[in-house]
Amino acid sequence: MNGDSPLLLIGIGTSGARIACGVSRAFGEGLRYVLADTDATSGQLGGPFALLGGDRLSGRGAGGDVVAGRLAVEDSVRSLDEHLEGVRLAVVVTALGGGTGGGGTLEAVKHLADRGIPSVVFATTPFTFEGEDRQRNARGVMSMIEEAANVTFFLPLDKLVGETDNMEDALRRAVDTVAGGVTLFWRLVEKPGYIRLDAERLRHILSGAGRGRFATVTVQGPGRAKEAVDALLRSELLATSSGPVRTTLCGILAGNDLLLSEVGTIADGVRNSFGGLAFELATVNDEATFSGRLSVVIMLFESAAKPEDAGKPGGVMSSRHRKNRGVLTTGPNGRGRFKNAEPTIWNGEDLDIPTFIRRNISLDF
Ligand SMILES: Nc1nc2c(ncn2[C@@H]2O[C@H](COP(=O)(O)OP(=O)(O)OP(=O)(O)O)[C@@H](O)[C@H]2O)c(=O)[nH]1
Ligand SMILES: [Mg+2]
Repeated sequence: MNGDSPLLLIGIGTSGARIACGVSRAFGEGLRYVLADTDATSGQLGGPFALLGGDRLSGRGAGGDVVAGRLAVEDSVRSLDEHLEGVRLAVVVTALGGGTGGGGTLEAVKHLADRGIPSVVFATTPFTFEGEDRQRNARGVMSMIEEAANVTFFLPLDKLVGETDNMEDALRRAVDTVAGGVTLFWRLVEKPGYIRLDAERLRHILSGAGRGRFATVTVQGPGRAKEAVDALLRSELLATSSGPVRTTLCGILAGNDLLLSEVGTIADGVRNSFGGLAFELATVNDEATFSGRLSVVIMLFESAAKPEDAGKPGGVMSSRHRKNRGVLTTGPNGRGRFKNAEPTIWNGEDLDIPTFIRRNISLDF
């Protein structure tokens, strides 16, 4: 493991920890990561582990209770601190639907912001077949996580898998997709490429980018560059948009056989298909991993970057700025003058969360 890396992967909750382990396996040596869960059994997955929840949960997990997960992580979030030395950008992976991933991710991300560490969150949302309770759990926290984090990618599990997939395939695909995105972040920062994004530039772009869309594709054989663009165009994960794309990040990861003409085909194809006022291209050359294959990772952001937010304690985009994107968000009762206040819990509901969010009423502007 690379303890000096400025980039830290944090897997929160039981599934988040499993995803982080999958990422660690995909990368091999060099990944700096920590698994953080209220369930002590996640410590057996291997790798650095931070037990959250302290006395409140005693290592038993949050039992699907978002409020319990949130309070428990809020109490114990400092146990992450020993893993944060020198971290410049945190990539958080989690699965919404349970108590720790759902409630605890918000508190962890707020803590990172308070420490001046921008965060990029990859959060899966539950399969429809998991039922309304888990869907509601997830919906209740999405806007708050989005508000607290610098960049958020929500990955609906339903969209990550085809209808014919069995459960095992579905979960493996979810893990692979998240691993692909983190691969791009990691290699952009740590691996040499023909066209490189500087680590600080990456941090600034991501610091204020807001909600993003994210997809990966891997292709091989003749015509692979065009095939990659066509596959991205078909991607359901890139399909839903709430406004014009402001920034596009396009990463091409390949071996020594990557042709300049292929870079051109992919860059032009992505730019023409998805737009973006700002277009960032990065290519990573890794013969050992990608020989004969080519992977493309796309990130689309609809809000303007606010580089001045990067690294400031609490330096996340305000509700006022986020309204520009047509989405009303609310401070996760951890901002402003209520910053250090205990959440107001009544009958298991967090009353600091506005009623329309607790009742899942959507407002259209
Ligand atoms: N990617 C992935 N997602 C999973 C897996 N198992 C469950 N999920 C999803 O993860 C969501 C959260 O479940 P858990 O990870 O068990 O919950 P948790 O965050 O540990 O919360 P508590 O157990 O309540 O403390 C579920 O609703 C599923 O959508 C898995 O193996 N991989
Ligand atoms: Mg759990």
